[in-house]
Amino acid sequence: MLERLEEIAQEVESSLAQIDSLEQLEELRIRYLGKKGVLTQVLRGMGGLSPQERPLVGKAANEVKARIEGALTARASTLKELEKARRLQTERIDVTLPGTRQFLGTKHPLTIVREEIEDIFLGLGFMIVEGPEVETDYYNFEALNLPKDHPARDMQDTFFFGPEVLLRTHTSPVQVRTFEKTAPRVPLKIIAPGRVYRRDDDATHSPMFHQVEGFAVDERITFGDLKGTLTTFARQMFSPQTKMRFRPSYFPFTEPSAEVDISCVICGGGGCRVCSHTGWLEILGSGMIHPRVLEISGYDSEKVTGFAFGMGIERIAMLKYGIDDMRLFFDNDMRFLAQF
Ligand code: 2NL
Repeated sequence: MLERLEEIAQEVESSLAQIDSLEQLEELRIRYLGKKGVLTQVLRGMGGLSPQERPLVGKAANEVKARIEGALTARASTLKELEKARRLQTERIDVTLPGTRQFLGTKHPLTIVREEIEDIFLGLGFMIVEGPEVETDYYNFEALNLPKDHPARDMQDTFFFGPEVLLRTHTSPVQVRTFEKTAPRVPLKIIAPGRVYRRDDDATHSPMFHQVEGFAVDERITFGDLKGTLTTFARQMFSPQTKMRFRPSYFPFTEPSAEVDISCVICGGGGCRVCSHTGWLEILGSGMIHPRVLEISGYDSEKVTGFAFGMGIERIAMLKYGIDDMRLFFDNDMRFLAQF
């Protein structure tokens, strides 16, 4: 029996070398020291021993048990050390590596320019008003002195949902809605920024683009007020040296009407490729609000007058930043957008 005990101890000691995880170690412990373990079975056999042999075998069994426990504990602590070293190896972080760059978003150039236009007109006492992009024939055309048979309706290739419902071709309907709510009260000065839609299959046009329209109505508003307001706008938007030119034009909703040029932002008026060697760049259309438009919306055109203007935000942004292709605004290429 004493030999059997020594054998058991040696078995455990040689098995230990092969064990490389704490789970396996626990299995080994149960196999030898557990309730049904090898050592426990041997001790059960002690009942058959003589009273002389029993204390000897009992003492030896306790020693073997202590020896096995000691060996298991020693192996356990070695394994724990090994595992810790392995973890340190796999979880190692190189704190000198460069970090992951966090890209900040930027405003779209059209947003930057729209906000700049808004700030300038807010400074001149205008309010900002927005309205629906899906409009009725009445607000988009009829109320602006464009009856159904008017030839100027062809100037605007309109997206229709039905005979009376359409995508607005300009932001003027916002202004008409504002007239309707306010008339005949004056003064009233607003700008209406927003998206507008025109069916243009030309590759250099976009079916959706952005406009800012504005107007002022009051007693005794004159063409001089229009010139002063737009000159102030252009000098803040481009440069204090900007010169202005008003050319007679035609719009159905204004009379008289004028197209407005600024001295070329590139050459200052000397002539270059951007201004086609004219020294001038067209930036907007304007005029005195047609008396019929005022009457339709409930004003007494004998008592109040007004000026109005409209500009394309894309065009202003292209001139301001020297961009030669409008499609760049809609491609959403980050290399372009991140520059603003
Ligand atoms: C252009 C020309 C213009 C208007 C827009 C307007 C609005 C009302 C009454 C009268 Cl409610 N006029 N808007 C007037 C003249 C010109 O826009 O070239 N836009 C890009």
